Amino acid sequence: MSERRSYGLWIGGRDVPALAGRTFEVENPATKETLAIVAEGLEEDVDRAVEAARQGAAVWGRSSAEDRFHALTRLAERIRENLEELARWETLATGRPIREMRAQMKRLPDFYEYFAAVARVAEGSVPPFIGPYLNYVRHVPLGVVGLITPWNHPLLILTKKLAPALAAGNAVVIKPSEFTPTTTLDLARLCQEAGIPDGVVNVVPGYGPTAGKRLAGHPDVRKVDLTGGTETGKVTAALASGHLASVAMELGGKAPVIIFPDADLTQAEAGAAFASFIAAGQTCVQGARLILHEDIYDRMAEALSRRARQLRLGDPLDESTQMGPVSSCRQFDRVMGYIQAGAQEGAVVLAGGEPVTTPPLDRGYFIAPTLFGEVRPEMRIAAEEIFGPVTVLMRFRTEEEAVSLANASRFGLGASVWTRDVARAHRVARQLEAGIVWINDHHRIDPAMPWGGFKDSGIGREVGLQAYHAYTQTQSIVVNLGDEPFDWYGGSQRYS
Ligand code: TXE
Repeated sequence: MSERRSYGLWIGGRDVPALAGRTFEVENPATKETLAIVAEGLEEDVDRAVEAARQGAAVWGRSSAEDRFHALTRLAERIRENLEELARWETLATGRPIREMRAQMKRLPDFYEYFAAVARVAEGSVPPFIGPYLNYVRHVPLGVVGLITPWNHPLLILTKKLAPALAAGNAVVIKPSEFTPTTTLDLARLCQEAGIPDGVVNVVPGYGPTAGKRLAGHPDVRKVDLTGGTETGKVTAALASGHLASVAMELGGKAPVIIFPDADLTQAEAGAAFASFIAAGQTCVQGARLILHEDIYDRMAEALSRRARQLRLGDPLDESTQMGPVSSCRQFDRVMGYIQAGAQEGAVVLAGGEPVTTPPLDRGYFIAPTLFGEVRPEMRIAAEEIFGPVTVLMRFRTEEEAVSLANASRFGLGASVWTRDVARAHRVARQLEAGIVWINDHHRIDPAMPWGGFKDSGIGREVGLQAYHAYTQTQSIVVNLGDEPFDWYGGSQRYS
C-alpha cells in the first residue's frame, strides 16, 4: 500500500490531536492493510467539540437563510470537484466497488442543493388566535446536534443528516464509524472551504462506548441522529432522552422483496439481485428476504443462483468489480456465523455459502454471494439482520400469505413489490409494515423522500421536509394588537 494518511480530530475548523494522544488504525478490508492512522477521540474530546459547536451554533443559527443557501450550494460544488477522491477513499475503507461509490458520491450534491433550497424557501406560519392577537410561528434551530454514523455508506448516511441539520441552522458534532472515519474528516474540510463558519461542523472519530456514548449523553446536545444497529439505537436513544434531547434512529432492517408471477420477471430478477447484493448486502434496506410466488419459485431460484455465481468479485478499485469484501473482520465473522446457522437449521445453500479463497482475494474479507432456499420464517437467517451478501428465499401461494410473510419481522424499514397488476401493487404496498415501499424497483432514494422505519427499524425520519422541520423547534410570538387597556387586578374582564 503506497499511501497511508493520518488524521486528527476536526474541532473548531482545525485538525487537532486527541487530548489523550491516542490513535487507531483504519483497515482496507480488501487487503487488511492499514489505510490511515486517526486520532481517537474520548469523552473529553467530545466535550471540546460540543463547546466549539456551541460557539458555531451562535453564529450559524443567526445567519440568514440566504447565507445558508449559498454555503450549502457551494458545498455541493466542492463535493462535485472532489468526487473522484471521495469515491476512491470510500472504496478503500468500505471495500465497496468503485463503480458503486462513484454512483453514490454523485448523488451527494443533490441533498445539499435540495436542503439549500429548503432553507431558502422555508416559511413560518400565522395560526388563528382568538382575540386581538397576531401569533406568528418561527422555526428556529435546535442548537448543537450529534450525528452518529455507520460504516456501510459513510458519506451518504452522514449527508442525509448533515444537509437538513445545517440548512436549519444547527451546529453538529459528528461521531463517524471507527471503521470509516476518513471521508467524514475530508468532508468537514470541504465545509470549511465552502464558507461554513468554523465550529459549525466538528468531527470526533472514536469508538461507540466512549466518544459515541458521551455525545449521545452530553447535556448540551439537543438532538441525536444515529444510523446503526437496533441495540445501539435503543441505548443511544435512552441516553439522549435522559436530558430531553430529541432523537432520530435509523436502525436495522430485513427488507422483503415480493415477486408475483405477473411481474416482468426479467426486471424482477435483475431487481432482486440488485436489492440483495449491492454493497455486498450491507445496507439497511437490503433485499434480504425474497418472497416468491410458488409458480415462479424454481425459475427465480435458478436464475438468481446463476447471477450470484456470476457476480465478479475482485479488487474494489477495479472498474469491472461488481462486489467487494464485507467491511471488517467483525462483519466477516458475523456473516459466516449466520451462514453456518442457516445450514444447521436445514436451509438449502443454492449459491455461495463460503469465504472466497482464491488469491489474491483470500487476503481480504470476501464472502461468496449466498442464497438460501427452503427457508422458514422462524429460522435465524430469516428473522435476524445478517448485513452481508446473504439472501433467503421463501415461497407463497396467496397475496395474503405474501403480506403476512413480509410482515412477520421485528423490522420494518424497506420493502419492494414486483407485479404488473396496478391494483395489487398498491393494495399490497399499503398493507406492508415498512417505512419505504418500492413498486417494481428497490433501493431508490431522493432528498425529498422521508426515509425511516416502522417497528424495530427506528424512529424519526431522515431527509424530506419532515427532517428539516425535525431539526428545528417552533417559537410562537404573540403580539397584542389591541389598544384597550388591560389590568386584570384593576377589574378587566378579558383574559384569553
Ligand atoms: O453498528 P453500530 P455495527 C446493523 C447491522 C450490523 C449491526 C452492527 O446489522 O451488523 O448493526 O454493526 C456507534 N453509544 N447496522 O456494530 O455499533 C458506532 O461507533 C453511541 C445497520 O457496526 O450500531 C458507530 O458510529 N454510539 C445500519 C454507530 O454507532 C455508539 C448500519 C453504528 O455502529 C454506541 C450499521 C454507543 N453505545 C449497522 N455503540 C443501518 N441501519 O444501515 C456504537 N456506537
